Amino acid sequence: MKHTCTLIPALLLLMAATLACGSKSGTASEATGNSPEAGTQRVASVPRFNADSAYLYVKQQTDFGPRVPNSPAHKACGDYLIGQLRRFGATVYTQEADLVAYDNTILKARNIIGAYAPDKKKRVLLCAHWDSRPYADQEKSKKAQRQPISGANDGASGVGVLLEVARQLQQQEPTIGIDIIFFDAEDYGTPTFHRGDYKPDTWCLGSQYWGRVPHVQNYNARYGILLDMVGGRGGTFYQEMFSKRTAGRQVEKIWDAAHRLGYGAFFPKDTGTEVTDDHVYVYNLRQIPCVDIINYSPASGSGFGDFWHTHGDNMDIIDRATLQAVGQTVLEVIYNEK
Ligand code: AHN
Ligand code: ZN
Repeated sequence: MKHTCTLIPALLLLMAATLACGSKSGTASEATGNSPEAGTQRVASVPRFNADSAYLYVKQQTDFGPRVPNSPAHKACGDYLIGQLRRFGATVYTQEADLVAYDNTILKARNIIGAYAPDKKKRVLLCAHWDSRPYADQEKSKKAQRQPISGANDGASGVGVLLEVARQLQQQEPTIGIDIIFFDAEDYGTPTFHRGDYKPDTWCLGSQYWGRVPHVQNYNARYGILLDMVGGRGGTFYQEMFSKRTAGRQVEKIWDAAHRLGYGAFFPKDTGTEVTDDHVYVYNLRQIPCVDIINYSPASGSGFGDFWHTHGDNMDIIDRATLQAVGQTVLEVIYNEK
């Protein structure tokens, strides 16, 4: 009598343990977490980022040619991005604006926003710029400087990672709401060869516009993550100084997540330089702390890497391993938000 009472639960436990072992896969991020055992803490299940998909989305953008505002390639790529976000189940908003460039060119700009669970109050903002630079002003040759760049890393990489995040968001809903913003006209800032009057704030025109006129009134989010140049071979993401000062807790959280996943070599816990980028305007204009995950290569002249604002910024320097490190880290952070 006594023995049968303890034997049955023991057998059930053994069966449960065997089943759990059978379904377990190699990485921590693949644990399903759908049926927590009684008395154990439920751990968020984090989907596995697919770097092949992200790579394809980077390539598809560059295949349009340089995405310079006012060009047909820019229009076509914008339509593609809207189509992809819709395909991945987002509620899509677009903002069209005439923005004035450093040389007074009117840029027909378009910010593209994909919202997930738009009615949720708790939200995180993910962003990247989708335009590419009209100049390669870090080239030595004067002629080459005037030609637009492919911008595989500077522009397309961040967007490619976020499109793969969007695809994952459709398959598994996190606890919080997510907004993915593709900012336009980030990279039309004053070129090194310009000899006219100085004009302030010529970079990040799309995020400056959004900061003043958000896509929904009184838009707010807990924090933001900006991805910039996140696909380069051998890329390294130091803790950018403006992010550290204005979003220090989120910097710690993101870098801890990267190290936990084994991506410590991509995410040194050392300080990088301070960068003027879209996150500055997200913070200054909307008071949303925003972390810039941006390539910093200390050995390069500019600090951004030797490809930066040159024709070397093309698909040849894109590495799935870098996309994977950044994409999986972003998923780890957002799927652990409660
Ligand atoms: C400046 O060069 C002032 N800021 C860097 C922001 C940037 C340009 N990110 C990509 N391209
Ligand atoms: Zn740039």
